[in-house]
Amino acid sequence: MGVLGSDSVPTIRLVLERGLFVGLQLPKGARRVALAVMLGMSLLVLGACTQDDKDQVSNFAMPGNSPGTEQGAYIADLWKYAWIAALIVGAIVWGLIFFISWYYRRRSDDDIPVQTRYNLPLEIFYTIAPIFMVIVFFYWTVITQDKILEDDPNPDQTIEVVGQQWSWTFNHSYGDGDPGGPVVYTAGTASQIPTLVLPVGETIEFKLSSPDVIHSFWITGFLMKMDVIPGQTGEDRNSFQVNPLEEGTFRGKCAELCGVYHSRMLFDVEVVSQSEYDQYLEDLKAKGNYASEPLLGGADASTQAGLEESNEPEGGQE
Ligand SMILES: [Cu+2]
Repeated sequence: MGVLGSDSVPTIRLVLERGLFVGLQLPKGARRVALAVMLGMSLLVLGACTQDDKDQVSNFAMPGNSPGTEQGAYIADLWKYAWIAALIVGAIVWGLIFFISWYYRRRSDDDIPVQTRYNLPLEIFYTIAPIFMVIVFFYWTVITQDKILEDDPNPDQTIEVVGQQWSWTFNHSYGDGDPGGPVVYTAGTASQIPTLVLPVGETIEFKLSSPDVIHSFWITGFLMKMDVIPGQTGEDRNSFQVNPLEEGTFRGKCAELCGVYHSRMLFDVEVVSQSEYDQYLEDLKAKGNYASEPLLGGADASTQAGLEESNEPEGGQE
């Protein structure tokens, strides 16, 4: 006998009476009040949305000011299309679950639907399909990674970034721009957040150094972070390049739990025009924040101007 046998008419009647129309039964007045409350709350929640929140929604929950750089745009695309692919797969799976559980539902008390087990084609399918999906994600991740780590051998600006417990020092190459040559610098302290100023449109290379423990250099809106590892020197250091797309303000932080005041390792990022950037470097020079080679912290920290304050003993002052 099929699913709908000769006794299907009473079965359907039973289903109608018992299950199909069992829902939330509220008196009409209460339903209206509930609806009004829900509408009001939705309006309140939506009304509280700032422009930044809305940008975050259109960026699939990435920061509103992202991607910020040419490289970040590749990451934003990977993120976006991964979500779209996941949602399509999700919609198919949810659709099948609901359809199958409704279409093959139990139709009478003394009859159960056909039970499917040990179905080899099905099992092969649901083993291979996820592997295939992981391969596709992996492929696009590698492609994106290669693009964002592409290295221009002659970047326009080199900035030696030092993550030290618990702030940042930014050394901007100055003059002829030779790596390891003269720099102007700005250094944050445990009580003062530094600002990293970047020129728009240029290729900027960040070279990362740490005198103490592993930190992670993260400008949130650029969608890119990289570990700052102690002991690395010269060209063997972790480094990456960015091309900021437009002027604006970004936030930066340490993304590696690095000690008691890890949470203080914040910095601001200002992307400015080329002329403003040049002026900024001159201002640093005029302030005396000039050194013949990059300040890389560590043993040098207590002897180099601008770094003493960040060389507080463990625990610092609170
Ligand atoms: Cu840190």
